Amino acid sequence: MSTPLTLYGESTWVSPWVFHAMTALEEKRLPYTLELVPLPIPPQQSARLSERAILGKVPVLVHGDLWLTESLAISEYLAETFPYPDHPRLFPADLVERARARQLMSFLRTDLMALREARPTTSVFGAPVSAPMPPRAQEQADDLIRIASRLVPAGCLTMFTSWSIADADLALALMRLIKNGDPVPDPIRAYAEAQWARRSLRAYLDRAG
Ligand SMILES: N[C@@H](CCC(=O)N[C@@H](CS)C(=O)NCC(=O)O)C(=O)O
Repeated sequence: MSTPLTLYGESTWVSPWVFHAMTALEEKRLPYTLELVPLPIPPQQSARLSERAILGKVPVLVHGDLWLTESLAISEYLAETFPYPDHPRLFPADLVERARARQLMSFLRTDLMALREARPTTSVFGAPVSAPMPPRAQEQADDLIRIASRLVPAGCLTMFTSWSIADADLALALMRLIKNGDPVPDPIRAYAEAQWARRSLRAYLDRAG
Protein backbone atom coordinates (compact mmCIF):
# COMPACT_ATOMS: atom_id res chain seq x y z
CA MET A 1 0.00 0.00 0.00
CA SER A 2 1.31 3.47 -0.85
CA THR A 3 2.18 6.00 1.85
CA PRO A 4 -0.82 8.29 2.47
CA LEU A 5 -0.67 11.99 1.69
CA THR A 6 -2.23 14.71 3.84
CA LEU A 7 -2.52 18.38 3.01
CA TYR A 8 -3.02 20.97 5.74
CA GLY A 9 -4.93 23.95 4.41
CA GLU A 10 -6.95 26.81 5.89
CA SER A 11 -10.64 26.80 6.70
CA THR A 12 -10.99 30.39 5.41
CA TRP A 13 -10.04 29.37 1.83
CA VAL A 14 -8.08 32.51 0.97
CA SER A 15 -4.54 31.21 0.66
CA PRO A 16 -2.85 31.37 -2.77
CA TRP A 17 -0.22 29.00 -1.36
CA VAL A 18 -2.72 26.31 -0.31
CA PHE A 19 -4.40 26.82 -3.70
CA HIS A 20 -1.03 26.04 -5.36
CA ALA A 21 -0.38 22.90 -3.26
CA MET A 22 -3.90 21.56 -3.74
CA THR A 23 -3.72 22.20 -7.48
CA ALA A 24 -0.48 20.19 -7.57
CA LEU A 25 -2.05 17.19 -5.77
CA GLU A 26 -5.14 17.35 -7.96
CA GLU A 27 -3.17 17.68 -11.18
CA LYS A 28 -1.13 14.61 -10.21
CA ARG A 29 -4.44 12.85 -9.44
CA LEU A 30 -3.11 11.72 -6.08
CA PRO A 31 -5.53 10.73 -3.31
CA TYR A 32 -5.01 12.82 -0.17
CA THR A 33 -6.68 13.75 3.08
CA LEU A 34 -7.41 17.41 3.73
CA GLU A 35 -6.95 18.87 7.23
CA LEU A 36 -8.11 22.44 7.78
CA VAL A 37 -6.85 24.89 10.38
CA PRO A 38 -8.18 28.40 11.06
CA LEU A 39 -6.21 31.49 9.99
CA PRO A 40 -4.46 32.98 11.84
CA ILE A 41 -3.36 29.58 13.05
CA PRO A 42 -4.06 29.26 16.80
CA PRO A 43 -0.77 29.17 18.80
CA GLN A 44 -1.13 25.54 19.89
CA GLN A 45 -1.72 24.29 16.33
CA SER A 46 1.03 26.53 14.97
CA ALA A 47 3.47 25.13 17.56
CA ARG A 48 2.46 21.57 16.64
CA LEU A 49 2.97 22.27 12.93
CA SER A 50 6.32 24.00 13.39
CA GLU A 51 7.50 21.19 15.66
CA ARG A 52 7.04 18.76 12.76
CA ALA A 53 7.35 20.96 9.65
CA ILE A 54 9.87 23.51 11.01
CA LEU A 55 7.58 26.38 9.89
CA GLY A 56 4.13 26.84 11.45
CA LYS A 57 2.34 27.79 8.23
CA VAL A 58 -0.02 26.28 5.68
CA PRO A 59 0.13 24.60 3.28
CA VAL A 60 1.81 21.61 4.90
CA LEU A 61 2.19 18.37 2.97
CA VAL A 62 2.57 15.23 5.08
CA HIS A 63 4.03 12.18 3.35
CA GLY A 64 5.30 9.48 5.70
CA ASP A 65 7.76 11.14 8.09
CA LEU A 66 8.03 14.26 5.93
CA TRP A 67 6.10 17.36 7.04
CA LEU A 68 6.82 20.01 4.41
CA THR A 69 5.78 23.67 4.14
CA GLU A 70 6.32 26.23 1.34
CA SER A 71 4.06 25.82 -1.65
CA LEU A 72 6.87 25.61 -4.20
CA ALA A 73 8.81 23.06 -2.16
CA ILE A 74 5.60 21.01 -2.01
CA SER A 75 4.91 21.08 -5.77
CA GLU A 76 8.57 20.28 -6.56
CA TYR A 77 8.51 17.38 -4.08
CA LEU A 78 5.33 16.02 -5.67
CA ALA A 79 6.78 16.47 -9.17
CA GLU A 80 9.89 14.46 -8.24
CA THR A 81 8.21 11.83 -6.05
CA PHE A 82 5.38 11.12 -8.51
CA PRO A 83 7.09 11.76 -11.86
CA TYR A 84 5.89 11.70 -15.45
CA PRO A 85 4.85 9.46 -17.25
CA ASP A 86 3.08 7.66 -14.39
CA HIS A 87 1.64 11.00 -13.30
CA PRO A 88 0.92 14.20 -15.25
CA ARG A 89 3.65 16.85 -15.26
CA LEU A 90 3.57 19.91 -13.01
CA PHE A 91 6.61 21.64 -14.53
CA PRO A 92 7.58 22.01 -18.20
CA ALA A 93 9.71 19.21 -19.65
CA ASP A 94 11.82 21.69 -21.59
CA LEU A 95 14.60 23.16 -19.41
CA VAL A 96 14.28 26.69 -20.77
CA GLU A 97 10.51 26.69 -20.21
CA ARG A 98 11.02 25.19 -16.74
CA ALA A 99 13.49 27.93 -15.85
CA ARG A 100 11.01 30.55 -17.05
CA ALA A 101 8.21 28.94 -15.01
CA ARG A 102 10.39 29.05 -11.87
CA GLN A 103 11.39 32.65 -12.59
CA LEU A 104 7.73 33.68 -12.79
CA MET A 105 6.64 31.70 -9.70
CA SER A 106 9.47 33.19 -7.66
CA PHE A 107 8.52 36.70 -8.83
CA LEU A 108 4.86 36.16 -7.96
CA ARG A 109 5.83 35.08 -4.43
CA THR A 110 8.17 37.98 -3.69
CA ASP A 111 6.86 40.99 -5.65
CA LEU A 112 3.64 42.89 -6.45
CA MET A 113 3.12 43.69 -2.74
CA ALA A 114 1.12 46.90 -3.36
CA LEU A 115 -1.16 45.08 -5.81
CA ARG A 116 -1.57 42.15 -3.42
CA GLU A 117 -2.58 44.58 -0.65
CA ALA A 118 -5.01 46.55 -2.84
CA ARG A 119 -6.52 43.42 -4.42
CA PRO A 120 -6.23 40.70 -1.74
CA THR A 121 -7.14 37.07 -2.30
CA THR A 122 -10.34 37.63 -0.28
CA SER A 123 -11.47 39.66 -3.33
CA VAL A 124 -10.47 36.83 -5.69
CA PHE A 125 -12.18 34.03 -3.78
CA GLY A 126 -14.96 36.16 -2.27
CA ALA A 127 -16.51 39.63 -2.57
CA PRO A 128 -14.65 42.23 -4.69
CA VAL A 129 -13.18 45.35 -3.07
CA SER A 130 -14.75 48.73 -3.86
CA ALA A 131 -11.68 50.93 -3.29
CA PRO A 132 -9.95 52.43 -6.36
CA MET A 133 -6.48 51.11 -7.20
CA PRO A 134 -3.71 53.16 -5.52
CA PRO A 135 -1.02 54.47 -7.95
CA ARG A 136 1.75 52.04 -6.87
CA ALA A 137 -0.65 49.08 -7.12
CA GLN A 138 -1.70 50.28 -10.60
CA GLU A 139 1.95 50.36 -11.70
CA GLN A 140 2.30 46.76 -10.52
CA ALA A 141 -0.96 45.78 -12.25
CA ASP A 142 0.40 47.28 -15.50
CA ASP A 143 3.62 45.34 -15.00
CA LEU A 144 1.70 42.11 -14.37
CA ILE A 145 -0.22 42.57 -17.64
CA ARG A 146 3.01 43.34 -19.50
CA ILE A 147 4.60 40.16 -18.10
CA ALA A 148 1.54 38.02 -18.92
CA SER A 149 1.45 39.47 -22.46
CA ARG A 150 5.13 38.52 -22.94
CA LEU A 151 4.69 35.00 -21.56
CA VAL A 152 1.34 33.92 -23.00
CA PRO A 153 1.59 33.59 -26.80
CA ALA A 154 -1.23 35.31 -28.69
CA GLY A 155 -4.37 33.18 -28.70
CA CYS A 156 -2.88 30.51 -26.40
CA LEU A 157 -4.43 29.23 -23.19
CA THR A 158 -1.15 28.08 -21.60
CA MET A 159 2.19 29.86 -21.23
CA PHE A 160 4.34 27.03 -22.46
CA THR A 161 4.06 24.03 -24.79
CA SER A 162 1.67 22.41 -22.34
CA TRP A 163 0.06 23.28 -19.00
CA SER A 164 2.30 23.86 -15.99
CA ILE A 165 1.59 24.84 -12.41
CA ALA A 166 2.97 28.29 -13.22
CA ASP A 167 -0.24 28.81 -15.24
CA ALA A 168 -2.28 28.37 -12.05
CA ASP A 169 -0.16 30.96 -10.21
CA LEU A 170 -0.26 33.48 -13.07
CA ALA A 171 -4.03 33.05 -13.42
CA LEU A 172 -4.49 33.73 -9.72
CA ALA A 173 -2.43 36.92 -9.97
CA LEU A 174 -4.50 38.06 -12.97
CA MET A 175 -7.73 37.24 -11.14
CA ARG A 176 -6.80 39.95 -8.60
CA LEU A 177 -7.64 42.34 -11.46
CA ILE A 178 -10.38 40.44 -13.29
CA LYS A 179 -12.50 39.68 -10.20
CA ASN A 180 -12.32 43.33 -9.15
CA GLY A 181 -13.37 44.73 -12.54
CA ASP A 182 -9.94 46.20 -13.30
CA PRO A 183 -9.06 46.39 -17.02
CA VAL A 184 -7.33 43.34 -18.49
CA PRO A 185 -6.78 42.82 -22.26
CA ASP A 186 -9.16 40.25 -23.75
CA PRO A 187 -6.56 37.58 -24.70
CA ILE A 188 -5.07 37.66 -21.17
CA ARG A 189 -8.53 37.52 -19.63
CA ALA A 190 -9.39 34.50 -21.85
CA TYR A 191 -6.16 32.80 -20.72
CA ALA A 192 -6.90 33.37 -17.01
CA GLU A 193 -10.52 32.27 -17.36
CA ALA A 194 -9.48 29.07 -19.16
CA GLN A 195 -7.14 28.32 -16.27
CA TRP A 196 -9.92 29.02 -13.78
CA ALA A 197 -12.05 26.35 -15.45
CA ARG A 198 -9.36 23.65 -15.18
CA ARG A 199 -10.36 20.65 -13.04
CA SER A 200 -7.27 20.74 -10.81
CA LEU A 201 -7.82 24.41 -9.89
CA ARG A 202 -11.55 23.90 -9.33
CA ALA A 203 -10.84 21.61 -6.36
CA TYR A 204 -9.80 24.67 -4.32
CA LEU A 205 -12.00 27.24 -6.08
CA ASP A 206 -15.25 25.31 -5.65
CA ARG A 207 -14.67 25.11 -1.89
CA ALA A 208 -13.60 28.76 -1.67
CA GLY A 209 -16.46 30.19 -3.70
N1 LIG B 1 5.84 31.13 1.36
C1 LIG B 1 4.81 30.29 1.92
C2 LIG B 1 3.71 31.17 2.48
C3 LIG B 1 2.79 30.40 3.41
C4 LIG B 1 1.95 31.35 4.23
O1 LIG B 1 2.28 32.52 4.41
N2 LIG B 1 0.86 30.80 4.76
C5 LIG B 1 -0.02 31.59 5.60
C6 LIG B 1 -1.45 31.44 5.11
S1 LIG B 1 -1.65 32.19 3.52
C7 LIG B 1 0.03 31.06 7.03
O2 LIG B 1 0.05 29.88 7.23
N3 LIG B 1 0.06 31.97 8.01
C8 LIG B 1 0.05 31.59 9.39
C9 LIG B 1 -0.91 32.42 10.19
O3 LIG B 1 -1.51 33.36 9.63
O4 LIG B 1 -1.11 32.13 11.38
C10 LIG B 1 4.28 29.32 0.84
O5 LIG B 1 4.56 29.54 -0.37
O6 LIG B 1 3.64 28.31 1.19
